Amino acid sequence: MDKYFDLVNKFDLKGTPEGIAPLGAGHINDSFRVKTKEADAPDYLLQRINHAIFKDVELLQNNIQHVTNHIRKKLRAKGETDIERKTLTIIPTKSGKLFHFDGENYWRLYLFISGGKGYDSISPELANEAGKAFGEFQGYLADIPEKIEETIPNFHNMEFRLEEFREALKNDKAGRVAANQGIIKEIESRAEEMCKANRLNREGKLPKRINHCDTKVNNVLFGEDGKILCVVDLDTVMPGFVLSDFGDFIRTGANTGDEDDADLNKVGVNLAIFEAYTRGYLETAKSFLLPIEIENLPFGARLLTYMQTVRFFTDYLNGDTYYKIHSPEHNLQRTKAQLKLLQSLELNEGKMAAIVKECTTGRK
Ligand code: GN1
Ligand code: MG
Repeated sequence: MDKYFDLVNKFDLKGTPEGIAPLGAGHINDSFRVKTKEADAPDYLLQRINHAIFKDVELLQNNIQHVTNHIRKKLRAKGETDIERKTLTIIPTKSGKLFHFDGENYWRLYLFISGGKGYDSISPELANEAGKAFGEFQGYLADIPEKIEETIPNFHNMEFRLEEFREALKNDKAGRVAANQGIIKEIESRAEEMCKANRLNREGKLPKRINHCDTKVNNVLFGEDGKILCVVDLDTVMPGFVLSDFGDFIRTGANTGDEDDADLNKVGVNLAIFEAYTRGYLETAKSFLLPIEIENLPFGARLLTYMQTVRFFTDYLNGDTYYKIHSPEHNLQRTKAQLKLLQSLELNEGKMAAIVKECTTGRK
């Protein structure tokens, strides 16, 4: 652990670090909670940034700094108190940089948000709060003056994800193509429809806005009272379609099974969660959304589920180089579970459209 103490001491923190312990189970970065000795010194969150994925760490940290500074301004303007718990705060290094490079890895330090609770399981109440949180988040960032860049180029670009998929098919690096023709057909048969958002954008009908791009329920911290504290995990904040943020929440939150459920019978859309999230989201976002964005929200749920199917499967075909896997066929299991969710969303498209309409107009 000495290594971690040395690292933490590169940053301009208050107090004396006395304990460092791993935290959470993200697929991408590694996180540690740093406890300080003094009662009046805050705790910190140390993260090793996965720079195989976030290749431009400087750009990444600048984005997060712009985003959190802007949100902080909005919170102050609203007269909010306790602002350190309502948005992330980057702690710079002693030399004033937003990250530390140790010759091999990139590290950053945040203030630890005390008393914040993350949930891995969901209820309609939490979904409703999360919907409000992500809608509000998009609203705060609607007028950010700095240019927010793509921290992962083409991250939620469906056309690009399909190109990667077709490249993986061609290369067949892990020799897995022949055995998975059924999945390949499922993907190809939907490919054209799933590029609809790209087309609408080229036609000038669907705008890009600043999105969170990882809208899982566990990326919202809740206070003791069950109300939102703040939105965390800001690595992927970048311009995109609001369908991304809406869709990814439904994909991750409104699934009756797990993202990688081995039992496909458990996987399907949970309409109560869909409704609660939609209601919360539209409450805070309706004022700035265009009709075409609202209309396409159910499509967004399908789009992000399809995109994740393609991404997991592409990684499987490439021999599992992107997502951490916990068993040899994990990415295939994930692919099948996402495909099952997609089929359930397709079956429920009409019901979802009715819910969106009711939440927008108050009429059935
Ligand atoms: C990754 O790290 P985590 O679990 O929040 C991924 C998301 C995927 C998700 C699938 C940078 O997110 O895009 O939807 O796994 N993040 C990145 O579980 O690729
Ligand atoms: Mg994440």
